[in-house]
Amino acid sequence: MEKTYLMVKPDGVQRNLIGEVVARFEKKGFQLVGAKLMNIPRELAEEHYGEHKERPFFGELVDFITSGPVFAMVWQGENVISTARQMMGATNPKDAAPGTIRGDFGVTVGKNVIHGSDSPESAEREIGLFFKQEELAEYSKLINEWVY
Ligand code: DAT
Ligand code: MG
Repeated sequence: MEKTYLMVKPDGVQRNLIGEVVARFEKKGFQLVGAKLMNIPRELAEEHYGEHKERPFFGELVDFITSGPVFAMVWQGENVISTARQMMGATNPKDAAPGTIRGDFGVTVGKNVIHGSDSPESAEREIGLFFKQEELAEYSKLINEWVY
């Protein structure tokens, strides 16, 4: 089953949005297989956002993501990578549709509440950066019979 890496960013943690975000993915029908509250070491943040290292906002982005704890998660489900991106909304909350996480809770692009992997390759890479294999719980849920 497909897996993705999702993370409530430091603004979302400070604004008490962990439960709200988790609830949305649970209610959708996706399955949580790993989660932890953590401070991201600067080196890990730079690696995670490596694709943006030449962008003018890179320093600010790394400062922000290391400014407080994040809630790191792995979620599983059919098409979870692209569906989670849709549930997150556009990168800039000013363009994110109401009903999406960024549309409902964000205002500026710098503090947009949530990160989500954007492709199967990035999901695999990011899950590997943040979680050890033994931190992921492989389990079946009876409710999946009513989702699939
Ligand atoms: P996403 O988080 O939707 O995958 P991204 O990978 O393009 O977006 O950028 C990573 C993060 O960097 C994004 O969530 C917020 C920040 N960011 C993106 N574009 C920015 C910009 N023009 N100015 C400041 N921060 C930006
Ligand atoms: Mg991205």
